[in-house]
Amino acid sequence: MKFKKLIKSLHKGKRTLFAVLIDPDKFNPLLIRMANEANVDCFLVGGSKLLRGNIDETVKKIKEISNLPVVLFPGDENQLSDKADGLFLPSLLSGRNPDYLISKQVLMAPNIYRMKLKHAPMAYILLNGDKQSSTQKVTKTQPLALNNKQQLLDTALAAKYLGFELLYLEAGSGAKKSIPPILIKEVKEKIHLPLIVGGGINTAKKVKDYIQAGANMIVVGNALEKDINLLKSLSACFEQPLKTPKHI
Ligand code: 1GP
Repeated sequence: MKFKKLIKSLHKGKRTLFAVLIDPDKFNPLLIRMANEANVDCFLVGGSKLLRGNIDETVKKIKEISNLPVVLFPGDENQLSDKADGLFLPSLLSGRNPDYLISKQVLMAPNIYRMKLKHAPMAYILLNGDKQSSTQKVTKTQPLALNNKQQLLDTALAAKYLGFELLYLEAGSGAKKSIPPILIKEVKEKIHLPLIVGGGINTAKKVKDYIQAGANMIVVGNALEKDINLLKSLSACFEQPLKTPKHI
């Protein structure tokens, strides 16, 4: 139910949702507690490569202290958990590595079925965030160049024609250069798919610019791992305007 509601809200697009990415290797329960009190809409759980952290344990720990939806954002077939509310099932369309386009998904499919995991197919597009991202290293793929707008639009359009439900534009975790908001605006205007943006988002200004550009969901991971107190100023960007009483 929680997952269906989240997807519905992404499709409706009435407001931008705020997702906090939890890397199981860097799990901090305080961040979960603070998110409960902030304008956070959901947690994403996953990582391109896990060292020690366990997905199932992490989802369980989040669920013990929060009622917010927990959505899997798996880096590979081992990052599934039946305790999660749902799954963004990614296919790395910016790359040309068949493992991340289809092989991992084939390995995941029987477990998604067995776990009865709710899922949404997501076109995952990695852009060049000016630093070799771990996604790039692990997947052995090249990101799309930020200055090749046409290639990005063509890839996003292909995602739409292929039937993907969500579009994730990713600069890479901890990216020095996050995606220019103008690109988000153009993709949003031309490709009518719910648009998720992440990678290197570390200031309220960036968050505001992405909201303005029409992003449907903004994902922040690294910046909150480094400075948990940033949550307050980022969260404030998602404040709902108070409804004006009718008699005024
Ligand atoms: C990574 O887009 C996410 O997949 C989040 O990036 O960790 O830089 O916030 P950051």
